[in-house]
Amino acid sequence: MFDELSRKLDGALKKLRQRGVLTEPMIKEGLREVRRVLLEADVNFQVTRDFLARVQERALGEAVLKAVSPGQQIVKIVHDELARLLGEGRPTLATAAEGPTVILLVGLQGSGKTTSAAKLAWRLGREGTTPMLAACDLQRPAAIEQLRTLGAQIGAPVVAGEFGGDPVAAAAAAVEKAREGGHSVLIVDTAGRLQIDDGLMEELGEIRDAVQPTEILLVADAMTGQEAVKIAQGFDEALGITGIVMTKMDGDARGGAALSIRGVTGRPIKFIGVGEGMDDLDTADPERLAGRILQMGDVIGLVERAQVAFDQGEQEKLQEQVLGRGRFTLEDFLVAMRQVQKMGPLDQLMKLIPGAARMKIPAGNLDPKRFKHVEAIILSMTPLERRKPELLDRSRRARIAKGSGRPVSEVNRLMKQFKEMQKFMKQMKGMMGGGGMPMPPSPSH
Ligand SMILES: Nc1nc2c(ncn2[C@@H]2O[C@H](COP(=O)(O)OP(=O)(O)O)[C@@H](O)[C@H]2O)c(=O)[nH]1
Ligand SMILES: [Mg+2]
Repeated sequence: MFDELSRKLDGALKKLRQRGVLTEPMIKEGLREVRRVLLEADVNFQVTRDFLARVQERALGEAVLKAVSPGQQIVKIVHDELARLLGEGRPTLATAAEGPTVILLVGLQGSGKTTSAAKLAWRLGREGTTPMLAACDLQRPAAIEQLRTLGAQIGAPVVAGEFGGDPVAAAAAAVEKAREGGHSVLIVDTAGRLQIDDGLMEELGEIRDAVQPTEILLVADAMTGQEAVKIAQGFDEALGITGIVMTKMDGDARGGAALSIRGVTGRPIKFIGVGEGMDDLDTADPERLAGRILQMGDVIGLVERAQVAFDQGEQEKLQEQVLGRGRFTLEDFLVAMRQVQKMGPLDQLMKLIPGAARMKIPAGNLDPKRFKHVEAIILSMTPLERRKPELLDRSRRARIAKGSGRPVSEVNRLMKQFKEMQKFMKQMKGMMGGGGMPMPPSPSH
């Protein structure tokens, strides 16, 4: 799913991600690449244009987070906007206030209605409801048989009309059966045609009026690309759909349909079909889908955590102090260390922070326990000692070791490391001319 789109977007964003500094022309150039990729993936032109306008506005307007590179921040913006294209929040199914919740499935022939009806019953069944299935595609005996077989497979009762009978009457009868049987959900499978025609819409309109559905879900085949978007528009105009089940997302669909359909119709994708099996129906969670498209979960997670954890004010104050004073003290070290810890698993973070890779820190050194030890050692120092570590002679170190419950050797090692860190900070200062967040050293043992 989304494989090609994913790969190409990654390529388009790579350049942006790798740069330390981004200028407006660079951002625009990078986004032009993104535009080409989206259009190639068959995303609707208008949807692409609006999407990029939003990304660009945010990319140029947002305060730059100092904990991450600007390119990483743009990746996050692209991710957020992709999620927004797909919908707002996790989609849910409406439930009827009274009587059975009726879910009407409509769509063209072969789009996956019958399969999706059974998958949906299977999913809702596992969530604790007792769905009933209604076979209202009475044009082909095989269609009724198909639903019966699937129903038996998942243990859901199936009511069916007579082959060649009236689907509207069959649907209305099914609602009665569901009510009598105490089924809280009724899923109605309908007939499709090879293309949209008035006869089909009329029949579906009558079924809709007879069953008063809580949800009308269009089942659309993702493999048909932009055609799926047109189909959705057609069904929406005729019937007023409430959402979309996008099937065959496991195929090599270019993904454009999934990304365009909500932008064009305003209707959310509620489920996606990812195979022929009964378990192959996923909730179309926009965040997760965007994550699958932009397979950069690590970058996105980092930016999120940086946004949450980094107190911009505190960070700036720290930086000013360090750089203004031209000195990096153990107090600064402690503040920086705590901020970084708030961001989450350190080994992950270190990999992502520009420049941190150069520090070549063994993974074991990023154990949170060790940070706690370092913290304990620093907290056992007097404020004066923290500001003037050169005061720490042998007897003071012994006192600190006792106070923190750590061996003297650990105190010594920390001090050695801290000296290295001070050196590193001096280099950083020269390199960055005052920008950038100082990274604390790893508290290696
Ligand atoms: N790979 C894949 N095949 C699917 C999916 N959904 C449906 N199918 C297959 O598509 C074909 C048509 O499905 P069906 O439910 O009979 O479509 P209907 O005519 O709309 O009822 C069947 O062979 C299904 O197994 C899906 O999400 N992925
Ligand atoms: Mg069918």
